[in-house]
Amino acid sequence: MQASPQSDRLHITVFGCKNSGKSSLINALTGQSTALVSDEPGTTTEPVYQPFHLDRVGPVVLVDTSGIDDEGDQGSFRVHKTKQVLDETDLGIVIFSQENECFKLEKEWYRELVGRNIPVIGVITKVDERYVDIDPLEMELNIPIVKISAKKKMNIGSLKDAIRVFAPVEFERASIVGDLVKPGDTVVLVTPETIPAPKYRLVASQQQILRDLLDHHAMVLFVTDAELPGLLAKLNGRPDLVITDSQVFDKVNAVVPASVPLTTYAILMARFKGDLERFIDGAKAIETLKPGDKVLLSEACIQHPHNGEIDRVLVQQKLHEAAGGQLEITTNVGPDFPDNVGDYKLIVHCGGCIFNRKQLMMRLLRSNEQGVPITNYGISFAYFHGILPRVVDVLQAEQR
Ligand SMILES: Nc1nc2c(ncn2[C@@H]2O[C@H](COP(=O)(O)OP(=O)(O)OP(=O)(O)O)[C@@H](O)[C@H]2O)c(=O)[nH]1
Ligand SMILES: [Mg+2]
Repeated sequence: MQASPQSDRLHITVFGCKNSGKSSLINALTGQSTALVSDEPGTTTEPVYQPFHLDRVGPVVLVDTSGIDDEGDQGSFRVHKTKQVLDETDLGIVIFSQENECFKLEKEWYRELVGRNIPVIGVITKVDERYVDIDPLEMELNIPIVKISAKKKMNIGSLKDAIRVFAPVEFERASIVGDLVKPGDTVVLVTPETIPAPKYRLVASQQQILRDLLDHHAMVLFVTDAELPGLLAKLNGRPDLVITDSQVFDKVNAVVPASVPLTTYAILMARFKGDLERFIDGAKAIETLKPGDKVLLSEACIQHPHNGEIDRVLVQQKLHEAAGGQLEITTNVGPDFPDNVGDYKLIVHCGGCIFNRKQLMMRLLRSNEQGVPITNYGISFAYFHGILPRVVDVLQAEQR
């Protein structure tokens, strides 16, 4: 099976009260019994991600969650974890048990999903042991309701059909570089001499871009910045595209002829996952910063696998320099993102390689609603080096 990185898969999350049959529903969809099921309420205690290939939809991740009615200190922590999953959900399945207290919560979560423009499918499960008329609920909520029995495998096909129909269309996005290369194009990839990844590995974005280039039948040459001049001298003709790590941009920029399109991994990933135009606009806000202004650095990884620390320190230093004095910089790490970002003059986000597009877009949405410019590390580095116009030119040329 072709493995898609988890972050690129459509995220389908199942929400519902304890014991409502969430884990059983996931097992019924996958035809496996990987999700833990028991008649003890509170079996699933944290989000569980199950990659799966759904026919005619493609690679998805089914996300199992703990009960939305969980209580106590532990319980409210678990509900908080489930709330975080909302940020990465592309399609929500809400189980309507319609039982007393639960029904209120089920409707609350349904409303939260709708409010975030996330398509929702309502499910009534355990219909092998009870009869439920779905018409009133469908009328009240105005969403598709599917009746299933996970235990007896009833109507699972209808649930899959509903997922196919309601899966967000924008999810079928273009590839990372497919619009930039033609079959047979020569593409040079450049990485710093000290490769910022564990031995025998590549950085996630480099690996994804390399694979995408091969899928589009480009001819790829991969070198460190030290070998680049030698490679260019050997090449019979000019490359059609050069993609480099932002950290060695200056060196690369100096040896790649101006007529050759040149861009960075970070810029390509920002275009793929986020909103390049907004990130570029955000970078322009750097020049308006004044000493004492509040800036939020937001990072996805709690533990930096590679060179994240270096990126953070560098970006802070450059921001202070740009402002001409000390800024008040706060760093926010992990899946939590502040609700209120209105006090910040600028948000600088990491590349977000472990986030899916939805998670990153939610942050863009929040900063946009509160009128705060947002950019990312890769794009601000390009800005600091004064090379932003060159590295985005190739992408904007494609759009013209
Ligand atoms: N009769 C019947 N029982 C079901 C069905 N689906 C789940 N159950 C039972 O309901 C109980 C809870 O199922 P789970 O799938 O563990 O429910 P859950 O929502 O994941 O529960 P927590 O993880 O504890 O929140 C188990 O005893 C299941 O066997 C169904 O379609 N029909
Ligand atoms: Mg469960």
